[in-house]
Formats: sequence, C-alpha cells, structure tokens
Amino acid sequence: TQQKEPELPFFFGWFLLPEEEERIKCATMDFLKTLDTLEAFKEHISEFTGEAEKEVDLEQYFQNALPLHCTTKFCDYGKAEGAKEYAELLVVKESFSKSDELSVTALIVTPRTFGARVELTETQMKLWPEGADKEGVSPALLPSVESLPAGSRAHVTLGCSAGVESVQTGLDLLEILALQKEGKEGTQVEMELGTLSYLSEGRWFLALREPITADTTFSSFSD
Ligand code: 2AM
Repeated sequence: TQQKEPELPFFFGWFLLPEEEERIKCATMDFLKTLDTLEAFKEHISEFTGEAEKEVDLEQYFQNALPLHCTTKFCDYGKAEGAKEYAELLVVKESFSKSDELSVTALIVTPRTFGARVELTETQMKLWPEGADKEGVSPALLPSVESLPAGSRAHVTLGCSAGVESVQTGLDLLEILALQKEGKEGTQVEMELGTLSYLSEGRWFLALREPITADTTFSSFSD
C-alpha cells in the first residue's frame, strides 16, 4: 500500500491575531490618509495616476484579501522549491501554532504595493528560509540584495493596487532598501509617526519613530 504524503500548505507565516489586525489596519490607514494630502506626495502624484493633476485616494487604491501576515515560506501546496524541506524542519514543527510578537519598523508605499517592514529577531530568523530574500529578484537587483542583511525582505503586505500580486511587496521593499543603501534618498518629511522619505518612481518609505508591535501566531494558510 502506498503512503499518502501529508499535504503542504499554500504558505507558512506569522498571522496577526484578529484584534491586532484591526489595530494595525487602522493605524496604517491613518497614515495613508495623511500621505495623500502631503504636498511632497502630490508633487509626484503622476507616478500613481499617470496624470499630473489627478487626485488619488490611497485608501481605495490598495486592496488586500488575505489575513494580515508575514510570509516565511511560500510553498504553493508543494510546487515551490524547498517547500517540503521547510515543512519538515524541526524548528517549523516546534514553532507551529505558537504565539510570537512581530516588530514593524517601517511602512512602504509604491504605485504597486503598501507594506510594513518587519524586523525579525534572531529566534525568528530560524524560521526564515535560507535564500528567501533573493527568491525571484531580478538579476539587476540581485547584487544589492545580496549585500543587505538576511531577513531584509520580511514584511506584511497591507495592500496591492489593482492587478498586482502580493509577492511584489517584498520586491518593492528590497528595491527601496537597496536605494537607501546607495544614498539615493530624496525629499524627507517629518510626520507624527516618523520620517518619510522619497526614493524616486513613486516609492515612499516611512521609518517609524517607535516600532509597532503585533501579536501573531506562527501557522500555515491553505485556500
Ligand atoms: P507576500 O508575502 O508579499 O504578502 C500568498 O500569495 C502569500 O505568499 C502572499 O502573502 C504572498 O506575498 C506570498 N508569496 C506569493 N508568491 C511568493 C513567492 N514567490 N515568494 C515569496 N512569497 C510569495
């Protein structure tokens, strides 16, 4: 008789507790509401709308369907490379269903995505797959990504613009971090939550004055 393989999930990650999800959504929506009223943002509005004078309601612009989470391993039900190996790691099994606290240190906004940067602790890094930062990264960006600390891609997707897949958030974050490292930061604006910087082509980065923490559960998701 043939033994049936245990099924692999769509992805593994830290999932925000429902009440935390609400709190983070409110706080980050408030930021979006302020952002689209800033003069600095309006100057670059065409990078979002394709037209200079048109206004944009960022709250409507970004949509998110999945529960808020920080993906550790995208498994695609076993089709993704290394999915099975990841699911079998002792640390994955031992951490499964356990609570953990995530620390959000920055927010990013681009014409494609809205996301929260997550700073992983040393313990959390044990659940971060080797090489996850550079998966699907374009050859042009690869050298910069390799020079960033491991875990730089860790994030929570807060929303995507129409037709954009959430995998884009991590790629946008890496691009922003690479530009920062090259000293390519433009306009800076002091906001209540922290310092907002512009990084060309509609990319914005808000470094939070105080990290936002969120209680999560390490688990998996399947549709
Ligand atoms: P995200 O982590 O940026 O939000 C289901 O699509 C989840 O897996 C989403 O959370 C998504 O992006 C993430 N995901 C999809 N494809 C991925 C990939 N190739 N690499 C890493 N994460 C991916």
